[in-house]
Amino acid sequence: MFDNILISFGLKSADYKVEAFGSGLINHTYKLTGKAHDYVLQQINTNVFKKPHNIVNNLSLVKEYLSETNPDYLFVAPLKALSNDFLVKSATGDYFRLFPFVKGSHTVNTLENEQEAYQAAQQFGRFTRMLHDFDINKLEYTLVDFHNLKLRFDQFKAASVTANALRLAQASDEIKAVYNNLQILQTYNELVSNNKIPLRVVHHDTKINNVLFDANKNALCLVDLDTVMPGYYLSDIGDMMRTYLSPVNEEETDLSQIHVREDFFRCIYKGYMSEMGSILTETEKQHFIFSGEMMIYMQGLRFLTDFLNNDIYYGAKYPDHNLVRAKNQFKLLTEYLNAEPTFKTMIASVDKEFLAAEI
Ligand code: GN1
Ligand code: MG
Repeated sequence: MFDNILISFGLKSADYKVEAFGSGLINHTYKLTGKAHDYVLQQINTNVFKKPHNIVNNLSLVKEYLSETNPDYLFVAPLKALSNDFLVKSATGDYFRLFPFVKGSHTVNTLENEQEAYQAAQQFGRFTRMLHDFDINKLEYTLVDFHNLKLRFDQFKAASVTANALRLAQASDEIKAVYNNLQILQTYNELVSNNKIPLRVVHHDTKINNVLFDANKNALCLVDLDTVMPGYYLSDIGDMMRTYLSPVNEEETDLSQIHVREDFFRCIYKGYMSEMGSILTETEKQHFIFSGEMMIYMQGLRFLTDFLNNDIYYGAKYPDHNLVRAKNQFKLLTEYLNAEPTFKTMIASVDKEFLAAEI
């Protein structure tokens, strides 16, 4: 099916079994299983990533930097095609790139134990720490304003003006939830409009299936690096809160199953801080818990906006899919807000452990 694309990468399609791979919503991903080597082939969704060259340029710069500063770090960068470019354009105008498949690796879709949370958080923290001295101005924005909460709110407002009456009525509870939680937007605006927190190199999509694990459940490395670009650390921490704490994910339709596993919070904090504890500013640290509010609220807004826009961004596998996803996220937000006093106590106790270890 991808004969010409594979030829462009110097591979013969007859030598590989091609299967759809992963559960990403945006790009199409395939695994190529061969006799000697396996690969991951990915078609970039250019409706979303309008300048795919920005992605490969960023990854090349990061790879070069890391291979000089941390040669042992496993960074899964795209492979060059025969043309010497990292991207291949198909006859239909689609862009493809190829990655080596990391031997012995697997992904998980929901976290089963706290150790996975710790390890994943440590990996994302390590990545940002290793790039602490990298000049972020060299990086392009692969998605401009990707995690700009103010913009996401404005997009929601615009969608609620143009949405059809039926969808607006169906979404009335979620629309209320947006307005009932405006304090989150306010805090975000205060933080970013006064430059109270610094831009860092962050991943921007810290779902657990973007971490590769080995057979012993040790985290090996990070994947899905398209949104590696300057951003706030809140994005990475917050998306971990959004996707690691609940035993069920954003696709769950039975909302009673959504709850917060508080001990997983402790592991995220411990894992991330083990790498970034000495780098984060006081203001960043003070907003560790806020990050979860921000990202859960943002994802609720994004799903709701897409529902109001007739599912043009995420698509829908059943009629109210994005509305259900939005309901799911707002339920998670409520659970998260309720758990915050416990999170505060946990942070204090982990900080004590860190202090004791230093002495
Ligand atoms: C999209 O494609 P995927 O699953 O890696 C989205 C993320 C959302 C996520 C929700 C570029 O990520 O921001 O959090 O869906 N990526 C983009 O599942 O919009
Ligand atoms: Mg992604």
